[in-house]
Amino acid sequence: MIDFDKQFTEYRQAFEKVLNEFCSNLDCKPQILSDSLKYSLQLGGKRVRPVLMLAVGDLLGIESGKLLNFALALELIHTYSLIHDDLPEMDNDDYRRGKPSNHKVFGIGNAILAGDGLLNTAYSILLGECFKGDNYISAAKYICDCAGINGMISGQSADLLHENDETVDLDTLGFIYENKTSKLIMAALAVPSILCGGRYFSELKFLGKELGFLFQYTDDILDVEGSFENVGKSLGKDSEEGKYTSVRLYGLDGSKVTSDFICANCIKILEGIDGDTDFLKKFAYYVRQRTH
Ligand code: GRG
Repeated sequence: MIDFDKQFTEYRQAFEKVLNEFCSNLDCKPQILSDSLKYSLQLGGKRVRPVLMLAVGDLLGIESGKLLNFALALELIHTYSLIHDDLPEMDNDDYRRGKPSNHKVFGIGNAILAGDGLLNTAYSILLGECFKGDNYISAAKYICDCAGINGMISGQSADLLHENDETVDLDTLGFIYENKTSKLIMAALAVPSILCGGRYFSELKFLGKELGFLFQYTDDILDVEGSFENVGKSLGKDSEEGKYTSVRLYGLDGSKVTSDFICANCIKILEGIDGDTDFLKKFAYYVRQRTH
């Protein structure tokens, strides 16, 4: 039986080593650019996507050395999306992970540039991986597609479009959550599969979709009953702004029951995969029960 916390910490530390090295080598001119990139990269994220990638690597027998640059690129993309999401013209959040958002510290212009810089650097890292072979090219392209105009960007675009829309239905909400939240998690799970020729690709993609929904549903629940100390960002904003969320659709209890159902679905998908899926099963329960 795996010790979930210990294993999570091991994966996270393996990733943090690469991230810290990346941060120490940042030497941009003007220095404020390096400072704002480092600020958001080292603000204390959970590193969920890198951890998932390394866990699936273990499951499929792909060594971490082959994955860490992909994990780094994905975390840079995730960090850029949070910086831009916090901007006043997007989700307008002054806090992230309990600290002032990037634009509150460095100003809006610098925050836009920090996001742009992280995205560009992620693509440079991914292009560097492409010299290693065809599977690496496919894996890099998969990340780009998940982050792009038929992935996370389209989810964010639909989110903006329907911000004050009373008529949003379940399909639209599903579209927003699948693209805005699930796509980067799908990328994390799919990369190790692509590197070994597509083993369990459909199952892992489906698992990523479901885990993304679980993340998003628990985020909606925490917006109602979480605490700033735990969650580290402004809460109650969804209802204040009349935002259409899973809680608005199903009610708080209904949203919890649906989260349980999604969690059970994650376990079912994992039961169809050979090998030691204990960590990934526990990961699904961790997301369901998360308080931050
Ligand atoms: C601005 C292009 C653009 C996209 C924004 C921010 C975003 C896309 C999506 C996240 C939507 C969201 C609030 C999802 C809820 C759960 C979730 C995945 C939160 C953020 O990710 P974590 O929990 O963050 O991995 P940390 O801080 O741990 O890195």
